Amino acid sequence: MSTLFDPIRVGAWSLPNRSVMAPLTRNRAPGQLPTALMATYYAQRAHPQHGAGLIVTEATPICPEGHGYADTPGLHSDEQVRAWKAVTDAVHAVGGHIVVQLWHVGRVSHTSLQPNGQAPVAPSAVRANAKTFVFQEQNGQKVGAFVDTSEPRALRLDELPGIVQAYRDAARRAIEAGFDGIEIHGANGYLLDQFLRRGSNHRDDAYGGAIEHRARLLLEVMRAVVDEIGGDRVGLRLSPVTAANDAQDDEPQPLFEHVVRQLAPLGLAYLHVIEGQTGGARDFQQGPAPFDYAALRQAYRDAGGQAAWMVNNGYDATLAQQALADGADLVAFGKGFIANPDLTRRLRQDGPFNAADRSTFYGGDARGYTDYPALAA
Ligand code: 8OZ
Repeated sequence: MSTLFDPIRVGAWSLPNRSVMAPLTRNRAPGQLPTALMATYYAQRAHPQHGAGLIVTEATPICPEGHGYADTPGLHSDEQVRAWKAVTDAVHAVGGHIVVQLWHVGRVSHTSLQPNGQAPVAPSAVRANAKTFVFQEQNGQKVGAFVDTSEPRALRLDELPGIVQAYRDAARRAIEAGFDGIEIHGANGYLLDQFLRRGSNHRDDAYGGAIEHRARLLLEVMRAVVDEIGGDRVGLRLSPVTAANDAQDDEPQPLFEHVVRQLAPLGLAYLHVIEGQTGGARDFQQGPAPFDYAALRQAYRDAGGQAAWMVNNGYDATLAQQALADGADLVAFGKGFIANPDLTRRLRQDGPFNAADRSTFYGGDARGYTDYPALAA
C-alpha cells in the first residue's frame, strides 16, 4: 500500500512524495509584488524528501479587482511575473514543484483595496457577512485589522467573458513565471464559489438559478485555462460545505457532483477538496445530511475523471495514511507547513513538530515566516 512518502505521477509532474503544502495567505507582498523573503519561505519548504512534494502558493489574484486583502501578491502584470520567477527559480533550485493558486475574491473585499475605491464585484449585490484584512495607519505605524467587507455590485452578463479571460491570461503568465502549473481557487466563498451557491447567487440569467447555471462560470474558467496551458498542469480547489466567508447552500451534494462530472473530460492534474469547515470542524455540515465525500469522488470517477484526489483539513499522519488507504492520492497540510519547513520528514519520523504562532499568520516580516527551524541534518 502507498504511503505519504512514496512518489506519485500527477498530471505533468513526477512528485517525490504525496504531502502537499496547502495554499496559505500570508500578506507579506507590499504593492502586490512577491518578494525575496517569499522566495526563501517557499524554497525552505520545497525539499523533495523533507518538504512538500508539491507546493501550492498563497492565493494570488488574477486582476486588480480580484484583490480583497492587503499585501497579497498578484499575477496580472509583467512586473509580478518577473517577481514570481525569482520564487519559482528558488523552489526549482532545491528540486521542488510549485503551482500558483489563482484567485478572484469577488465580494470578499473592501473598497479601499479596489481600483479607484470602487465597489467589489459579485454574482449579485449581496454583501458577505464576513471580514477582510486591511492595513491601517496608527501613529505612523502600519497595523493590520480585520474589517467588514463592502457592499458589492452585481457583474453584468457582458462582463463575464472578461472574468474568464482574466483567468486565462493569469494561467499563461503562471507558465511564463516558471510555475509547474496552476490551481484554480474555487473554494471558501470567493468569486467562483459565490456563483456556485444559492446564498450569494440570486441571478436570473444563464449564470444563476439551476445548478447547471450556477456552475457555468467555474466550468468556463476551467475549460479556458485547460485550453491555455493543458489539463495536466491544472488543479482545482473546492470546499463543498464550508461556511467560510458566508458561503451558503442547502444542497451541496448534487451541486458539487454536477461540477465534478462536468470536469471529468478535462484531463485535470488534481482535484483538491476541503472536507468540512475550512480550518475548522471536519464534520461540519450544510444542508439536510452530512456531505458524502466518497460519493463525490465516485461521481467523478464514474464520469471518467482520472485526476489525482487531494484532501485537506485537519490532517495528521494517522488520518493522512487512512485517507490514502481509502483512495486519496495527495494530502495537503496548512498550519503544519507554516511551522515546519521539513514537515514531511517530521511526519515520517513521527515528530517533533514546531507549533504555529497564529499572531504572525497575516502580515509582518521574517518572524513567524522564515524563522521556523528545520530539524538538524
Ligand atoms: C485566510 C485569510 C485570508 C484569505 C482562503 C485565501 O480562505 C484564503 C484566505 C485565508 O482561501
